[in-house]
Amino acid sequence: MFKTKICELLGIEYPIIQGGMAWVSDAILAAAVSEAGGLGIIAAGNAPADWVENEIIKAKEITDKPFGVNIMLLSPYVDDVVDVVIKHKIKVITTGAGSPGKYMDRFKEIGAKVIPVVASVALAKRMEKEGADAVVAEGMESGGHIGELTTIALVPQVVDAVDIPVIAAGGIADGRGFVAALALGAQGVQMGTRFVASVECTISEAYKKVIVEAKDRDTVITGRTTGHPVRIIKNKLAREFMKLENSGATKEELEKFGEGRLRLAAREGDVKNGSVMAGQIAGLINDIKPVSKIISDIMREAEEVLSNLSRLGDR
Ligand code: TUI
Repeated sequence: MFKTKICELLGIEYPIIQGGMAWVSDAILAAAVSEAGGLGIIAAGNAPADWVENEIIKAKEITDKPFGVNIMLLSPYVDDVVDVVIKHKIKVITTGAGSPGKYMDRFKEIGAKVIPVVASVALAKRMEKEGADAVVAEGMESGGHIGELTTIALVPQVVDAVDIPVIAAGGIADGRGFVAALALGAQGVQMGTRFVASVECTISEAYKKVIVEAKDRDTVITGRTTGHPVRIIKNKLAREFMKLENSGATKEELEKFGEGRLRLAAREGDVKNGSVMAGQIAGLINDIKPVSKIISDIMREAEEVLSNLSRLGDR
C-alpha cells in the first residue's frame, strides 16, 4: 500500500530508513532494520575506518538485504571511511553534517545510491545538481546535529525545489508522522530516536530508559555558539555545557568539554555526564520494541490514519 519511489530506488519493502546515529547504528541494528523490510544504516560517526569495515562485514553476515552506511563529514577519519565504503561497494550512502560533493564521483562509480542529509533547500538543490539520488530533509526536531528549520516547513519546500525523491526526518516515530511526511510530499521517512528504543539497538539500557521516560520538553539545543547545534536530552551534562557556553567559553573549550560524551552515554551508560542525543519525539516513545514490530506498527497505524482521513467528511 505504501510502496513509493524510495522502495524501488533502494530495493526495500517499506519506505522507512533507520538514521545513521554515531555510537548507536551498528551492524546489529542496521541488519535488523533491513531484515524487517526497511533500510538499515551503519553510522561511521567519528569512528576509525577499521571499525566501519568490521561492521560492514558483520552486517553482510547477518542479512542479504541491502543496507547503507552513513558518513559523518566532520569525522577526522572521513577520507579513510570513504575508501572503505568504496572497497565494499556499499549500495546506499547517506551523509550528514556537511556536503559530500567532493566524494560524489567516487560514490557514483561503484553504483551507490547517494542520499545526503540536508537541512536547507539550497543544499538540496546543490546535491541534486551534483548527482544525488535522493535527499533526506531533516528538520530541527531531530536529535544530534541539526539545522534551523522544522520538518513541516522544510520538507515541502525541498519537495518543490528538487525532482529527486525526498525522505522526511525529524519528529517522526509513528504512523501519524509517517502519513504526515507523505502528505508533505516525501517518498519515505528516516527515523532515529524510535530505533534507539528498540530491542536490537545495542546501546546501554540506561540510554534507552532516558528516551522512554522523556517528556515533550526534555530536549535542548546546545552548541549554537560553536556553529554545530546539537539537540540532546536535558541532563547534568547539558546544564554544564550551557553554563559554559553562556559564560563565553571558546569553541575549542566547548569542543574539549564535549569530547567523548556521546560514547559515555551510549556505550558506558553514564546518562548524567554523557550526551544523550535524542529528537523531540522522544516524548511520544514509551516502550522498547523489536525493530520488526516498530515497522509493522507504523505501517498498520498509517493505514488506519488514511482510512480515518478518508472518512473525515462523513456524518
Ligand atoms: O548529521 C546529522 N546528525 C548528527 S551528526 C552527529 S556527530 C556530531 N556531534 C557533534 C557535533 C557535530 C556532529 C550527531 N548528529 N544529521 C544530518 C544533518 N546534516 N543535520 C544537519 C546537517 C547539515 C548541516 C549543515 C548538513 C549540511 C550542512 O551544511 C553544509 C553546507 O555546505 O551547506
